[in-house]
Amino acid sequence: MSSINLFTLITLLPLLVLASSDSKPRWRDPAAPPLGLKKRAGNNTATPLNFESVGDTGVSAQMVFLGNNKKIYVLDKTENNPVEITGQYGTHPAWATEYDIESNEYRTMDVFSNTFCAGGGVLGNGTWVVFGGNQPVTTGGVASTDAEAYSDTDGGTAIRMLNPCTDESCEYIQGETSYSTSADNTGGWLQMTGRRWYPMVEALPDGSLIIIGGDKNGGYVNTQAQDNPTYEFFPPRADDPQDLQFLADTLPINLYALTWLMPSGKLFMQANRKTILYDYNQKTTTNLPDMPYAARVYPASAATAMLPLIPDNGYAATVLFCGGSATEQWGNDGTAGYNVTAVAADNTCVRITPEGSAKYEDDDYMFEGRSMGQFVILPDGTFWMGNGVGMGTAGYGDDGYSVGQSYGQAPIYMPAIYNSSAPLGSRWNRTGLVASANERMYHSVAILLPDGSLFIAGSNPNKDFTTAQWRSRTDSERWYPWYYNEERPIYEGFQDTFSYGGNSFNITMNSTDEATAQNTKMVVIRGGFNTHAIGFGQRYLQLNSSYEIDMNTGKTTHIVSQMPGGSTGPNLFQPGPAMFFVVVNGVPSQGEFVMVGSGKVETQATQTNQDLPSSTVIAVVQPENTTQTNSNGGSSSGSGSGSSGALSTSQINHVTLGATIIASLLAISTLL
Ligand SMILES: *[C@@H]1O[C@H](CO)[C@@H](O)[C@H](O)[C@H]1NC(C)=O
Ligand SMILES: *[C@@H]1O[C@H](CO)[C@@H](O)[C@H](O)[C@H]1NC(C)=O
Ligand SMILES: *[C@@H]1O[C@H](CO)[C@@H](O)[C@H](O)[C@H]1NC(C)=O
Ligand SMILES: *[C@@H]1O[C@H](CO)[C@@H](O)[C@H](O)[C@H]1NC(C)=O
Ligand SMILES: *[C@@H]1O[C@H](CO)[C@@H](O)[C@H](O)[C@H]1NC(C)=O
Ligand SMILES: *[C@@H]1O[C@H](CO)[C@@H](O)[C@H](O)[C@H]1NC(C)=O
Ligand SMILES: *[C@@H]1O[C@H](CO)[C@@H](O)[C@H](O)[C@H]1NC(C)=O
Ligand SMILES: *[C@@H]1O[C@H](CO)[C@@H](O)[C@H](O)[C@H]1NC(C)=O
Ligand SMILES: *[C@@H]1O[C@H](CO)[C@@H](O)[C@H](O)[C@H]1NC(C)=O
Ligand SMILES: [Cu+2]
Repeated sequence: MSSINLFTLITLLPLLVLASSDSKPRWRDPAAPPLGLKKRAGNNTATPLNFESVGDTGVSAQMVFLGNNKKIYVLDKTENNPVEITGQYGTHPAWATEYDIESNEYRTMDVFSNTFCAGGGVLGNGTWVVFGGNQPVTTGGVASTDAEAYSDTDGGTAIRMLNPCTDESCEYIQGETSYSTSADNTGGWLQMTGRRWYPMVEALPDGSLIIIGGDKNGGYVNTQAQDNPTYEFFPPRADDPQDLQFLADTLPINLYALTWLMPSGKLFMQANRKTILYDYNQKTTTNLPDMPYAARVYPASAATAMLPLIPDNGYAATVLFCGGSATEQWGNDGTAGYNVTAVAADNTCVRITPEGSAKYEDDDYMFEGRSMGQFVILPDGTFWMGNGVGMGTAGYGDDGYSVGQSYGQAPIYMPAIYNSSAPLGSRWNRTGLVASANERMYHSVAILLPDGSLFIAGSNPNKDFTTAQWRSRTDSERWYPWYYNEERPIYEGFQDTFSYGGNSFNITMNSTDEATAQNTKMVVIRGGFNTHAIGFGQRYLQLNSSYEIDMNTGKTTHIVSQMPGGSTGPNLFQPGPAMFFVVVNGVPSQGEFVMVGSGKVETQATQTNQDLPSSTVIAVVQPENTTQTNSNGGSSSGSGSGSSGALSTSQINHVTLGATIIASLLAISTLL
């Protein structure tokens, strides 16, 4: 402060005080429509921390993905859903719909083959792909080559693609049943190389997908005879399929083998109690420690998610597992073989940073044991946990111990919130939360919507559609996070494509509050393909950023990096569509769809990220004089003349406005 003279301080002080009197963050224009609320579903009865029943999904929601800011795509297995469709193979019950977020109405869609426990993901060009399923079935879910009852074709090797639309014109692109798989895969490009029921799907850095494992014809668990211990790619690659020993070593519980692409480009995989890092380029496996306490993979079905990828820790990738089942009895492909509904679900949580310490560490345990709990990553970086059961596992059968047909019972109606950045011991919270009125058991779903609320649907632990316990649900709910009715941030500078590295871009808000600027983050979220308590591809990445607060204009400019570039960028967050949120003090803007990467399935161009300037506050200058914003690091200095009484620029780095005022007052009192 010594270089600033008394006259300067006296000149500046009133202006500083004037600016500070408007301490409320001004990032929201009061005249603007309440962003985030305009797309509220139902009857505008949104109550934070509560559920609201909304529309009918038409078919029971076993799988869902958000295609764009209007439409959710719902898939079920082939069964006697209450709505019918007249499609390519006649009139039959539907097992696919498109659900409108605003009107809460559905449109039936024609899917030919049985999507029973398929996997899916989104390509780098925005096309969604759904892989595998099961044989055609007749009434009661009984396998049948005579598929007369439901007019379904064999989904075992099927590939269906969808380019989501907002005008209800899009349909799945599907192979014909007449396609046969030939050695070179020609003529059958919408078929996989083998049958895959419960395949895992993960996106790769070029925007293609890897399809891993599965078994041939369904059952409670996998068996050696049923196993398809291979992986393949989509678009297909010349040497598909490849063997993967892990898929033999982890029998019998390795369906939907849990898989995440790691920063190095290797795949982190967890099934049965084994854990590996797999390099699909070199075809090499690195063993990691065994999973403690419980099985997490289906049918134990823990809640799993990658923690938010944040610049603060250099984008270290950590994966969280919560719940599942500690039982050691897995029956066979026909049945659990004992009263599995009597087994309490596991309540432990562990996390691992596979390319860091590579050890499972205890995390805070859940409030209760839960199988089929579902993590949904919210824009504020916390996780919603909901759905699932307290006893038993996923799966069903006509066994004496089934409840109805369900292998799970004691549905858990209460959600909870997990905060990965809170100190150990305080990560779980359910203060103020209320229970849902509806059970969401096996074959239920939950995803994030653009307004920051959740969509929750499904539950159907049955062979065929039934109204008996536990009934096949076609209703859906919204769940409203704490921030739902808060004023939402508005900003200028939205961009709808992100490159891996390159030049930063600017997000500007009407605010001069530094605490607010410090507590603002720009995040990119991919909700992914949701089924069986797994968010296939669900990821959250916070973009690197700094800010410049200009007291003269009343604006905060956030200088925001593109996606991380360099060699790891596309591994951290694979190319393809995602949602962009500006989150201020935990309150997200409306999520807007963006394209990450080139919009093509190809090796992504990456650059280094432009350096960000240090965060800066530019103090007020006399309005009649010109503003000069020196780059950061310049010493705050005035004209130095002192006599003219005009200080052209005063730049204050990393000093809050309040501190500035106090310092100014101190300087004045000292000088006086
Ligand atoms: C909205 O309220 C009306 C009248 O109470 C009701 O008929 C309708 O089903 C409600 N809609 C939703 C989506 O809750
Ligand atoms: C995306 O890529 C897949 C595989 O190459 C292709 O079949 C599909 O048509 C592409 N989608 C778009 C929108 O170009
Ligand atoms: C299975 O276990 C549950 C929970 O202990 C019990 O209520 C049920 O009666 C058992 N079923 C059979 C068939 O033993
Ligand atoms: C999560 O924890 C962090 C660190 O304690 C805290 O700053 C943040 O407010 C928490 N988020 C929520 C939504 O409670
Ligand atoms: C728990 O959640 C409530 C409601 O969102 C919030 O007010 C409270 O600060 C949270 N507590 C912790 C420890 O995160
Ligand atoms: C900032 O305030 C100006 C003047 O009220 C308004 O026109 C503009 O839309 C606001 N911009 C943002 C991003 O809030
Ligand atoms: C972003 O804002 C900074 C700080 O005001 C400015 O120096 C830079 O030129 C802006 N960049 C763009 C692309 O507008
Ligand atoms: C964030 O940006 C700063 C400034 O350019 C840089 O020093 C830092 O390494 C970046 N962090 C990450 C994780 O890239
Ligand atoms: C503006 O500031 C400069 C010094 O940076 C000074 O030379 C000039 O006289 C000032 N102009 C007015 C109108 O005060
Ligand atoms: Cu299933």
